[in-house]
Amino acid sequence: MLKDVFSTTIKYMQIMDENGVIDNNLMPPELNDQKLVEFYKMMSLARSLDAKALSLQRQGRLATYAPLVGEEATQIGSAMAMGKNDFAVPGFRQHGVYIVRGLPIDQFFVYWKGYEEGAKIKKELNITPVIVPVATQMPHAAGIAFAKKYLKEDSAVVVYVGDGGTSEGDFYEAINFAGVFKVPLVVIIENNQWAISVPRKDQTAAQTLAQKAIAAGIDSIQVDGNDVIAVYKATKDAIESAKAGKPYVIECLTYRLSMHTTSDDPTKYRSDDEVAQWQKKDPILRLGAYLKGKGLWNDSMEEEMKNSQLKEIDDALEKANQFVPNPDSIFENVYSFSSDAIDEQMESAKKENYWQ
Ligand SMILES: Cc1ncc(C[n+]2csc(CCOP(=O)(O)OP(=O)(O)O)c2C)c(N)n1
Ligand SMILES: [Mg+2]
Repeated sequence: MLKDVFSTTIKYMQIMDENGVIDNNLMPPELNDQKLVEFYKMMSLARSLDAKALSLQRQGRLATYAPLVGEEATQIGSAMAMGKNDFAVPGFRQHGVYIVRGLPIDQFFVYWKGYEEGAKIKKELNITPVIVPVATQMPHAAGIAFAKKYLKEDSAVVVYVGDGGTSEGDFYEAINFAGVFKVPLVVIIENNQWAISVPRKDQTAAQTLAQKAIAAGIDSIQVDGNDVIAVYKATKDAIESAKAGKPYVIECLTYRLSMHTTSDDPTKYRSDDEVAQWQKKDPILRLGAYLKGKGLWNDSMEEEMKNSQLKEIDDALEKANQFVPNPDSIFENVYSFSSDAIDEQMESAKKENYWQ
């Protein structure tokens, strides 16, 4: 005997196409004009902050930095779909998620200047600090989601991972755990087509990254990650599903328009033509064209917004520049409680005038 025992399909969702035309059947009813303008402003803020950070790093005033430019819709759309009680677990490129969750911009600068205090995030923001080891945030997120379920909290965990990160064991272990224990976990795969110099096609022979969820027995979808509306809707639906015991994976198709980090030169391994093709799908220009077409946005509003956002960023930088770090914080922020080993290390570092 030979019979099919399993088959499935993966859906792709786009609500606003490259020309700013909306599929009204899929448009979430709560997304009124005001909300769309808010999305636009947030994406613009994320991009301006990113540009500032890059320029500061080039002046030697910030440490190594991973730019987000091009990925604003994936980050802002998903973060705006989360409630206050939901919990975000980003990697190292999701600066847009931090600002939506309410991380003060001066704290963003303190972190990227290399100070540990930048990683001490107010508990009520429900977000973990930057996590650089690829995909190690995945099991943490699954564990946090388990805790949410155990404590019967009305909260889902939204974790971010790159296309490269989906090749890590941690990715599979986390989604497998989520499927078995039915924890409220939403995985956003921020597929920006590159993992440093490794292109998406060399990452896996699988046709989509979304289909990786199938082996874990959990639902998934692929969305246009440069369509902020589709990302918002997919995340909103996934959070609802996850809270009802069905975790979810969303693959967002986007593009890393800039370098991997400030220590990388992408011109060594990819063509200008490829970048130019994706520039045409710019998520901010797309929503901007739609808003302008509807008379909700114009050039003078754009200028006013830019000026006020640049001032907000400059003020935050000024504050961050006044910040005086306390070296003890590298010991204090390792666990929520101290341990003898950590106390001993701090004492010995102090004795040796480590801080001088
Ligand atoms: C466990 C681990 N291996 C390798 C690295 C070095 N590294 C940093 S980012 C990166 C690629 C990540 O690509 P992807 O997951 O697609 O995320 P993206 O950088 O595109 O946002 C690598 C290999 C690391 N930080 N951690
Ligand atoms: Mg990537």
